[in-house]
Amino acid sequence: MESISILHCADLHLGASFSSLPPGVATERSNDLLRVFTKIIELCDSRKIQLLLIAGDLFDTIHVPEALTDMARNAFESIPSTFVAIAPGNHDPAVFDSLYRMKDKWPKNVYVFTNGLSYVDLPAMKVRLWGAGFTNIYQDKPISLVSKFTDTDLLNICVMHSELVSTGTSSAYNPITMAMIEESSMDYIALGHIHKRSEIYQVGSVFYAYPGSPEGLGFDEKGERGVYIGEVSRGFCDMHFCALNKRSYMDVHVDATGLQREEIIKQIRNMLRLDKVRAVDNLIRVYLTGTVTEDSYVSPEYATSVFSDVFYLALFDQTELSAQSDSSGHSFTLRNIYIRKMQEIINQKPDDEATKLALKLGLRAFSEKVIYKK
Ligand SMILES: [Mn+2]
Repeated sequence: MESISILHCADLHLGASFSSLPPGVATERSNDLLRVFTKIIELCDSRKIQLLLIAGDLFDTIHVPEALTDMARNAFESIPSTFVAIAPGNHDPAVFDSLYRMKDKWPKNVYVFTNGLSYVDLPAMKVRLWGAGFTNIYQDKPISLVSKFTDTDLLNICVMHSELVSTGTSSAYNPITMAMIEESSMDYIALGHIHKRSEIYQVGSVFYAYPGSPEGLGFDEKGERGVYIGEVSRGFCDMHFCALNKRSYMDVHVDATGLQREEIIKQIRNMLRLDKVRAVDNLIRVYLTGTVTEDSYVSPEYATSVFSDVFYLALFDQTELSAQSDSSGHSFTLRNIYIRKMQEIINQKPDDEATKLALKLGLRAFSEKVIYKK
């Protein structure tokens, strides 16, 4: 049996708004999603991919702006020798007025699965292409992949948005079990929904995988991200991970105890350099811990200005402040009285984080303008 070339992707979430990020950063992230989509289309073209499998959540929402669907349509039209199969997911289900149901919307090399399990034959590739689509945001009934129409003379490929669960476990997102996969008689099952990439697994004679989201959507989606690309035949699967993400999410932890301000900054810089990709392109959260003096204190605003070359850096200050009294000899300065009063309260309630924060912010207010955002 001849092999076919496949690019398997999922969970692009085109149109996602990244509302937890500052507006300019969020817009750029939305554009990154478009860029990763374009890279996928270019790969299909340059690698002469026969089958592009999109396993759900291509779009972030059910109803997306027309400009975005037009962009996707034109992109698919630009790769006429690639057959594109879309299985709508829980974010972009094929509801009654879904763009996926608009017959004239999509070029003829695109097929959308808008029902339970069904198939379309691709005789030139000797493929029977199976798939199922979400028609609602929830889909708790498992879809059996066992069918009397499975044709063993053809390569049986399946694309579906589905949550892999252990037997006996339920899920609102089209649950599938290893047993169901093994019984399916498919040659390859292209899954979507889990944003963390899986390896290419084999159970019985069936290969299956989750490629994960090709561009992370938040700090819970760290590391390299991309798609699976390669060749599949009967009992043979040579699919490789191909990283495509423009930016990564990183968490950096620095203990600032005993360090001067410049040393803290230097330490953060060093930790950014450990990343393989250009860290300045990344989205970084810095967690600062330990005990600092006022002189060495790094405020979130200061960090943002020092690391203005980084695409997005947010500092989370979790340090304890060791407050130093004025050494002017005048113990009755307003500042010294403030420190003494605050420390009395802290000593009474050592676990009260709000008071510690008040001391930190209050002391800064003696020397600079403090903007506090909770
Ligand atoms: Mn998703």
